[in-house]
Amino acid sequence: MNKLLLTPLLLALAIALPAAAQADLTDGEIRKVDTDAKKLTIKHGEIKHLDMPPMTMVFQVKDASLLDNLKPGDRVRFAVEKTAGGLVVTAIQLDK
Ligand SMILES: [Cu+2]
Repeated sequence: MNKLLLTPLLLALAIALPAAAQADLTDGEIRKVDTDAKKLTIKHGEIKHLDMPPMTMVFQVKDASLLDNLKPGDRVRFAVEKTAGGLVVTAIQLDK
């Protein structure tokens, strides 16, 4: 398939995705992992959907299992949602 055909196809695909599925992943670097409190300190890049500039801050995590295999210094990409209880990391992956 040539590029001329592929571009409109990708565009159509992006438009078709529901807004929730696009919940942007944010780049970050792990600073501290607190398994007992289910908290993560992340030096994060801009979080567009939360209108937040880059900073280092503490996040709650949705599930303690999200902390498995994470250590300070790891580069990650993560999803964060605003809840009544504050900001919660709902998904996280190592950025290779
Ligand atoms: Cu922040």
